[in-house]
Amino acid sequence: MRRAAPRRPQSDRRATGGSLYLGIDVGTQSLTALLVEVAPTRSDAEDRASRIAARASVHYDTELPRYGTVNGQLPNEDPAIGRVRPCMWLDALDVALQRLGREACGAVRGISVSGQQHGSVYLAAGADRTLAALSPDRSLAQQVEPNLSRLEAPIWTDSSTTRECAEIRQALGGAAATAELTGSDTFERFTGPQIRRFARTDPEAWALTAHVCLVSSFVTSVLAGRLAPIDHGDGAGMNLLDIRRRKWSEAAMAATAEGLGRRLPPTCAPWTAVGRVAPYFVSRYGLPASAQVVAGSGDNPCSLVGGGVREPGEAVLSLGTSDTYFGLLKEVAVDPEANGHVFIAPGGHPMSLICFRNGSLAREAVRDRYGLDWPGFDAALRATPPGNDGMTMLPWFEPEIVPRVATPHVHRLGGLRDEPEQAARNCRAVVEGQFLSMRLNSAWLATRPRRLVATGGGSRNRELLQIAADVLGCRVESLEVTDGAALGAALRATGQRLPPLPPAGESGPAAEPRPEASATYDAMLPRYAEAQRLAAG
Ligand code: XUL
Repeated sequence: MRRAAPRRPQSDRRATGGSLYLGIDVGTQSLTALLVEVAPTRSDAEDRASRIAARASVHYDTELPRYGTVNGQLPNEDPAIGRVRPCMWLDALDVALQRLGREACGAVRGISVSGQQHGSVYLAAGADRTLAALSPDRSLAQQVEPNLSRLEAPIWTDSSTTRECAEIRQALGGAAATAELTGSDTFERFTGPQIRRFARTDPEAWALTAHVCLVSSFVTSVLAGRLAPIDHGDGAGMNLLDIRRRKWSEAAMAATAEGLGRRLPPTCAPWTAVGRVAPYFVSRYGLPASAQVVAGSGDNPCSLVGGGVREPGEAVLSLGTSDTYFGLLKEVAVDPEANGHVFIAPGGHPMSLICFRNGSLAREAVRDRYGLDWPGFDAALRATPPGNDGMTMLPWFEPEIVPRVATPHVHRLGGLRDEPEQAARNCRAVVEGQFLSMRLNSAWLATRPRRLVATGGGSRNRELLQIAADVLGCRVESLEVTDGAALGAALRATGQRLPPLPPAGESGPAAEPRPEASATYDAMLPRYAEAQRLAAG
């Protein structure tokens, strides 16, 4: 996600006398803590109003430079490697809580974490004792780091596990069988293939590993001072959960790594209370000892709640570092092309998700290439017509997840060239290419959404939303609060299966599909599909 400028708290219907809940989003580029006030209700049937009371955000690259990240990960000459030192997230948590201040923290009733999905953290034996005895005199990072059996954690941008994906897929009977069992075919960033690679390439460190956590369950474990379970929502991004039975699959664990079963925590429903907040946070930041920690989940499931999506037929378009497109499903339905995923939403429904790695970073790459700023990029979109007179782009600046592209390569089509005179054309081409790809690769979701809620840094851009509405052929609303995942986490911290609705105040820009522009994109789609097929192979 783009770094958001500090914002003043926003509010809708004033929720006076309500309770405060804290959502912590451990994102790719920053950690955001959002304090949300939820009003009491007179009846169970009534929806509870909420408002944002405070926000603090920590940008890793610029505010924690000692961790050496660039765009939230450690630079590596191999573009397939995406890692960070997990204690960076703990330092960011300390800074964010410090910024929120004792007064705001003092009234918190519940806390929950949203984590970038798939990333994994490896803890040695004894980590549970460290977590149970965190001292307020030293930072979280100082105390937890000696308990890591692997200093650098793979995050979702890592695509180094193609071999492991093939091995697990084969052991489980092929792509379709793997997707039927776990909700997704094997994907490089998914935790199971990552664990397998770790166990193969560093067997000694694997032998020292006693506990495998996800980003969400790791930070939740620290907040609760005990090893936390993995919720069904984030657990579904591992190629290890039996998506229908909602239990770790013996077959998937056996296909992944020797001794994995004893290293995984139990799974849990997303609304499970894990315990009270650890004394460290009470003493250091003034959180009440009674504050309950609710199981963490993935950023995408949390964004559903933050986007107020409760019904099948509504979907979220998250325009962040990656662009993700996800919505609720009535029942588990697997992508026959095996590009999409089925996860579990915070309310327990299955949810679909498609992740495009080349999201805002691709838009930024084009913007920077032609020396533009965001207003200049928007002006370029306004200056060019829908369909770009046939000029388009397969925008694979980084290895792509959907469709699978291992080696980055940007394809310019229809006469588009990488030249300053065509700067505006390139801006339109990257955005149109992204949404055409989204439309093409989401065709397996039988229902076209009635309503799309856009979140993430890109959702503030009106031109971008208009192109999304025209290409996808449905109304796109943006949520004024761009921290959809943190907001979802805060609302989930109430511990309710159906969390309160997000603030309904001023919504951001919205776009209706324009029939003429939509017809242009309908006509472009087959050509785009063919280009993608040829280029992605
Ligand atoms: C989803 C995915 C990303 C991360 C980071 O499958 O890999 O969206 O959750 O946001």
